Amino acid sequence: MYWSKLYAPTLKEVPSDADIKSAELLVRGGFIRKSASGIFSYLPLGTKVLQKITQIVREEMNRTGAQELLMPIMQPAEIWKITGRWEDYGPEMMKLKDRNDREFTLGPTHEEMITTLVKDELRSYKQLPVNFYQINTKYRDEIRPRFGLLRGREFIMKDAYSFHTSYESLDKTYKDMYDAYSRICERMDLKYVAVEADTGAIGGSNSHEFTAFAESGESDILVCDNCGYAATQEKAECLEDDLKIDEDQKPLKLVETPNVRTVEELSKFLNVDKRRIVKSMIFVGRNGYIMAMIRGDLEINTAKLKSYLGDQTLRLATGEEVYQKFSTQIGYIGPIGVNARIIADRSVKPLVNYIVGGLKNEYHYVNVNHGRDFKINEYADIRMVVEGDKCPKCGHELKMKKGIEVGQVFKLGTKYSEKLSATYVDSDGNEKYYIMGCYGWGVSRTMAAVVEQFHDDRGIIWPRSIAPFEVVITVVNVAGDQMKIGYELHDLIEKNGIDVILDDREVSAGFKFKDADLIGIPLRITCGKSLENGEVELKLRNSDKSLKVKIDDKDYLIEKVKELLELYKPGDQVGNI
Ligand code: 9G3
Repeated sequence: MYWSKLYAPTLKEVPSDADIKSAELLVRGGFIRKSASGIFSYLPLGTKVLQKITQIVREEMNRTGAQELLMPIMQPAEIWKITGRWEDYGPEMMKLKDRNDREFTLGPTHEEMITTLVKDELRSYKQLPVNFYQINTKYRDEIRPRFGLLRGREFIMKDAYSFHTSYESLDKTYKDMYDAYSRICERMDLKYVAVEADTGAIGGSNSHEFTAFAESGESDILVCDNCGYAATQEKAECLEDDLKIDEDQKPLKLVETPNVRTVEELSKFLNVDKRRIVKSMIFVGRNGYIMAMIRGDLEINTAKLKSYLGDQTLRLATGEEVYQKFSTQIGYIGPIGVNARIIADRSVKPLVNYIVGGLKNEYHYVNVNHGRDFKINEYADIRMVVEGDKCPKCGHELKMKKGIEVGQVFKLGTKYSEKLSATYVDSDGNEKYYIMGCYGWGVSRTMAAVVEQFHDDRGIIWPRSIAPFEVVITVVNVAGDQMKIGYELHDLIEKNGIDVILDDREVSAGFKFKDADLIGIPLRITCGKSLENGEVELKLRNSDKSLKVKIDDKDYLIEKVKELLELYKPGDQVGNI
């Protein structure tokens, strides 16, 4: 490829709407252009990177025996109405009508589609297990599209769906996908961790999120440097506190606490440690109101509460609802005398003589003891784990890290096959629901995640495996005989199967060097002054050292190019090359 022919409009200035480094560099580097909020065009450089990412994903999926197919983006509303998910996602689901007024969605995911596609033809246990995947565009009308490709409204995903006759078989495919995702990350030099994740609305038993470390990421994950435990904050567990309070129960007292509502205010007003206060919060779900209680210094983890109750519709009750139901303002809600199901976080169990809302405006109870003053029938882990809490596996202090979710694997079970009456005939002749798994990889998101991890003040530093070109030949003076050498080197390197671009533009060397660094090409070969001694200069993008190599020994030159590309690791500053 000759740069003079390439459509890659690089920019010097930072785009005004670039809210994250990768969005800035992918636009300045001429990889993408925004068409509308959360919707992008991929220019030739961006398309090349996308293709290389896609190829890695495809190879690793095929290696597990998964079969590639391609499903429609336009999905009929009927199948989503059967599973009851047509309304679940509200305005996030892109909907449209055809000329006959029939309703469709632009697919945000394809569980309904794939299950409906196979259910009448995947009829025998002999055909199972099977794992289908596609690499296609998805649509989700995000409330606030931002961070470039990281949170778009139209994006490219590899989504796979597997069908099994047993949970053992599902476990095997789940592990195959887990291992395939690990290889995908490694082949792109991504620094990542597979974290235990909450299955949330999708349901099923368990899930892992492949998270690329990035300060700019939106995922909050807890990791244990000691034993490797890692989980999203929604899912993370921790060891129970060894809080022991051995004091005799004191008489219950109702005290006036005028205009004192929050734990903070209460702690000051009564001059007590927050751990002597217990918060009571009212939630509304499918079965009405529930009260969740937790020690005052901790936060409720709504995802865990939803998962414990098996009710993803659960939400905090509003002030009005609380007043209506309990004739008390939120700040004075408490368990004593309340008519609601109570679920307490385990942190409440060891407490003695603590403080709760008085279930009466402007009042709180002190010296409260469960068992005596009210009943707790249900304890659960519903706390938000934070940095410093103890790892549930080894007790070591957990660290909070930021990351970008690039892949997710789920065990779905029979949730979709039951709703869609999708069955196969088992060896005993009976109809059985498929047991399913689903596995997503954010292809376009990965391009941005890699840039978030690998860039410097000069621009992108692509891993070799997905760089738009592996080598750039920069001719300093295109008018002289340097150009001739440039063409020869370009053809020689291309013949050796290395992805190369020749910068033959009639612009200054400085401009060319800046562009090569901005678009992040791993190895630069400069045809400049050193040609007077029959040498070219080789320089890796992540090293400030360069190497002079004679050009008359073509084999040696190619060997050196290959050796440097092998040595190149975008994450580390390569020392002496
Ligand atoms: C929707 C909308 C948004 C959604 C979903 C459905 C997320 C939805 C979860 C998944 C689970 C897995 C297969 C590939 C991997 C992820 N956002 N999810 O189901 F209608 Cl608008 O997509 N699906």
